[in-house]
Amino acid sequence: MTQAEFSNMRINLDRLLSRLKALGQDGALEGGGVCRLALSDTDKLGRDRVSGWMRELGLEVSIDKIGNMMALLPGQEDLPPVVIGSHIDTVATGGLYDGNLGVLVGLEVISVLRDSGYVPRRPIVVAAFTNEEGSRFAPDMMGSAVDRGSLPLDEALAIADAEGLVVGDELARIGYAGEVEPGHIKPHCFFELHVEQGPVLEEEGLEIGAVTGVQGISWTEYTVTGISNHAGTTPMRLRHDAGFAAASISVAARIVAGETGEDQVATVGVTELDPNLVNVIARKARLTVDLRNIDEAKLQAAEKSLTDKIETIAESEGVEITSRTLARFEPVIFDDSMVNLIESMAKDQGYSVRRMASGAGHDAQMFAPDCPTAMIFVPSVGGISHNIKEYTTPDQLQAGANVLLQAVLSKAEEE
Ligand code: HGY
Ligand code: MN
Ligand code: MN
Repeated sequence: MTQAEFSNMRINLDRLLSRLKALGQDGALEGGGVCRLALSDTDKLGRDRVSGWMRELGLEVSIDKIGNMMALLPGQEDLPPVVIGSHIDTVATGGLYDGNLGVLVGLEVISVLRDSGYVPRRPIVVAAFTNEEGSRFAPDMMGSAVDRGSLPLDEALAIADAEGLVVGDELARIGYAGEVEPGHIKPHCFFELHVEQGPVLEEEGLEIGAVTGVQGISWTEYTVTGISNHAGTTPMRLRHDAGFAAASISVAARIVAGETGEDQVATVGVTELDPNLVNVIARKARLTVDLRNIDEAKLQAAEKSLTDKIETIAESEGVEITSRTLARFEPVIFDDSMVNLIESMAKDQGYSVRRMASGAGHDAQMFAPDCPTAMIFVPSVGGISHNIKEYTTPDQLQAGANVLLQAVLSKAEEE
């Protein structure tokens, strides 16, 4: 294939849109959006559909012991593959694009190659990693972390959800407890196309983000134990109110984000009170705090500041507060040559592009220590994600997919 033929290859937008729409049926929510929590029945539906498309494309599909799905297109030479990966599990109020776009554009790259009849020098693998979201089973990026060896397989298989169901059993129940050892693929490089999930590209009117790295993530679950009592008869001076302590932790997290400043973020996404009744002082509370920063030292300082504040809360309210780490990933910087590649591939096709860090966690961050890794962002309308209103326009999807296609083709021809 001549260089000109190569550089003129483009994705088939209608085919991509129809796969996105079809996959959106698996776990579709009444009012729009998708709920496809990891290892749920709807995750199985999505897995069945995507692995079906992988087989229809004639790819060799392997399922590993943590349920990662890897589909291989053999190359002319048996060299380390170019891997295109992301995830198809979603949060409970997810959209059509978070994760799904990255896997389906990987299949679109394969479809374009099939249409052209061209076999690239290197093999290409399209991967859908288990439980990237971490909403049901923490930590997030579970499947890619096990694949890369940063999370032991047995530890991951034993992790339970809030109902006490464990990963290993749920994998078996949905029929995706594979036989293959995780980490069996040694990538030449790794690509992930993803919606930005933030406001930057839209605010600046840009089409492509060449992602420079991913911020550090710190997830902690706190359990507060107080004393249940009557809401009407208990004087304020005698209370040991787990609900008040939980709310104080939430305020403290917000204060820490403000004190740290710049891009520090803090989120209390889960708060559960027990017995959760209008006229009963809560005896227990369970809550989660998600802290993130692109700077590891600042993230650690934020964690320390919050811990200090929580000790003060426990003392002044006379409650016990214990903590459990759910996830902890240091910031990751992507290989500069790969970021340059994304930038140049975007410019070659006339797309506007800027370098930017990722606020969200991604499977790509698990690969960055192992091989040259790149992420491509496309805009999120209104900066919205993890929300059923998540949307990216067809033109924006097409731009990102074509940049990925050209970047993959160039790396797949490397010696
Ligand atoms: O939490 C995250 O950033 C990702 O969506 N799992
Ligand atoms: Mn994602
Ligand atoms: Mn997500």
